[in-house]
Amino acid sequence: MDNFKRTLVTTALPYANGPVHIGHLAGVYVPADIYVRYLRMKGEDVLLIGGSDEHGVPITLKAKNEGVTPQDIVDRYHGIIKKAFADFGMTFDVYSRTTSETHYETASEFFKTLHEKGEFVEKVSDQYYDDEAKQFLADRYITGTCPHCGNDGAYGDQCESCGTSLNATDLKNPVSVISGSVPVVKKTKHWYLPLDKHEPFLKKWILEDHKEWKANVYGQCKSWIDLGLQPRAVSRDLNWGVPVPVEGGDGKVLYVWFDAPIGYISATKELTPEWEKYWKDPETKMLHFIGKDNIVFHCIVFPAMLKAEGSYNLPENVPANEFLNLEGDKISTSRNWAVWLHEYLEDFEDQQDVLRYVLCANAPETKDNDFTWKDFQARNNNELVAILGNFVNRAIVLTHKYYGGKAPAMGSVVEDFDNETLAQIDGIVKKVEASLNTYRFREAVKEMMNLARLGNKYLADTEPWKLIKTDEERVKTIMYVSLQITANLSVLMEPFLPFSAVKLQTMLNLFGVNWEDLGRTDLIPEGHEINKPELLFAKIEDEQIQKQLDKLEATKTANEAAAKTVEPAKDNISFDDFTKMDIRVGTIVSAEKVAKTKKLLKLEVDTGIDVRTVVSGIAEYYQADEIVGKQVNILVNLAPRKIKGIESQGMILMAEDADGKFVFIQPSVEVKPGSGVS
Ligand code: B3M
Ligand code: ZN
Repeated sequence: MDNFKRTLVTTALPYANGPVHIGHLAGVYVPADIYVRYLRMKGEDVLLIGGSDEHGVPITLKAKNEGVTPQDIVDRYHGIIKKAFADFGMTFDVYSRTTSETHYETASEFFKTLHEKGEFVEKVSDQYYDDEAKQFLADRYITGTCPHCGNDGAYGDQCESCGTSLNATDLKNPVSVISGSVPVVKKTKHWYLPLDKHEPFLKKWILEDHKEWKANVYGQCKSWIDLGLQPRAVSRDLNWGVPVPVEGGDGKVLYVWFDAPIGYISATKELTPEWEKYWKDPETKMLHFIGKDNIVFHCIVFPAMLKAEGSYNLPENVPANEFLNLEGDKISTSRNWAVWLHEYLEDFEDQQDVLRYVLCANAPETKDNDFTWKDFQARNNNELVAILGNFVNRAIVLTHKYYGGKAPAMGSVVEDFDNETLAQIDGIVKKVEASLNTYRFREAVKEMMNLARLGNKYLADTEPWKLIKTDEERVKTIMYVSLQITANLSVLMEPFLPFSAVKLQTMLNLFGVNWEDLGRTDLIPEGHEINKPELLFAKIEDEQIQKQLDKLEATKTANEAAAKTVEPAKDNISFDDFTKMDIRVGTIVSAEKVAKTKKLLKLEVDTGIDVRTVVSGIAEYYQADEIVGKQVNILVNLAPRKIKGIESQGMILMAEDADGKFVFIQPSVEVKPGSGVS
């Protein structure tokens, strides 16, 4: 390890406004857990810090929509998230939450320190205010049109369409999310962190001293710095959050992005009285594992806060990932377009490692990536089952078959190929280490699998099942070599596939092997008894995948239906108004397209009173020849009007279906033309 004595790994605190999904795992938690397990296996001093982010407008908005308190929301989701992480084997040393008492104290103290040191700028500015709800409209309480890309669902803090970070007052046509009214402007005082003041420091610290950061991280920082850093408000006019602890702070709370990263500190405090060693001793290496939307906060804002405070370390690296999409579409909590971790486990019981593997092998490390169920199935069946599982199974089964489960000694017949194969183990271990040390997890997991590939190929090339009849001494050597590869694999795979590693170690009856033992070719000595084989991975069938695809298809359909908003009721009318409308059932007797139009059909309708002409805009939905003979509802006393030169004497009543298509409203049984509708 470099010049550091210990490592502090933090993972982005997920908002407790919904459960966690594969995007969270792939972007942050799988790589962080792999890294920390690796360091622990090497015997290093390391902490993995996590927790739920329980403040911010997404949470208060959800509470309002459900008619419950924000505390109810965060209690519910903190529990669900914490359990999902535990179920997937995330080895947090502490998983805390930002509504904890320690966090309130820690965040308040931090703010007070900066305030006393004169590190804030106080400013009165114009902010949007909802006069009906009597509330300032921070961040996601306001929507409008993005000034950059024209998206009309942009939020007061960010446009999700083009990714730009916004101030609410930048939005065009702003609307309050609470009441739907147009907000007014009102003056209010806030505390700002003058990032402009820290710009020269940040510029040197990132752009010169940390050129080794991942290109996506470095690039984002550079473009922020090149644009010129601006002071950022770190307080809000809201009633959910850590109260602003200084004079004039009544009714105001800390901005969620001010308190949330301090949550890492609070969680460490809750874990150990020695927390300062991890945060302030320069011999501690601090790493933030995050997703790309959090880069600016972890590379610029939080470091500026820590620097301004003065006694803390800054991160040594911020290995941020890009986004994972799902079947070609952006993962979205509100559209339910996700694979939720708790739901995955209902359908793939005990198959956590499969998902961990696929998400790591296909991690969005350098660019956005797509998760597809077909790829998931292929990686399980063709890699985990066919390579790793198959090799291990053959090695253990044959040891039982030939030697009753007692490991043989290296035989007296040894070929170069056997020694060369054994010698390759150490090289693979070194490559896994080099990849992990530089946060290249895709590469690391691929190298780990190369050890299984090595074993698989070795057995296929040497074919001990054939040789056993003619050359028992050589078969001893082959099985000895195979068992050493299996033993190394059971340890090397542990950071990536922790559940299966334990299973394999149990089968091999091999415990207490450390990372530094990797590469050894005597891990399973002569006479060592191994247990009966069990399958490590099971084939995933097409039906299981189809079930998942059907589920997503159903989500898509439901979203499309929900996207059609229902209009509010019109103003009341009197009974007299209603009886003025003369609606009858009529039968269509003929229909033809109106020339030179796309949408119009000319219908002759038997209304019982007469046969009359009606021009109707339904040609997109019905073919002329398929509707003759159909019964429809028709308003017969609508004043006639000319459409494309044809006098239309009435209106056919239609309803809109889920796809936005208009359909006839028909009587449930055939009735006499002219029957009144009332
Ligand atoms: N809760 C945002 C997110 O989940 C935020 C991360 C906080 S890390 C201190 O994307
Ligand atoms: Zn935009």
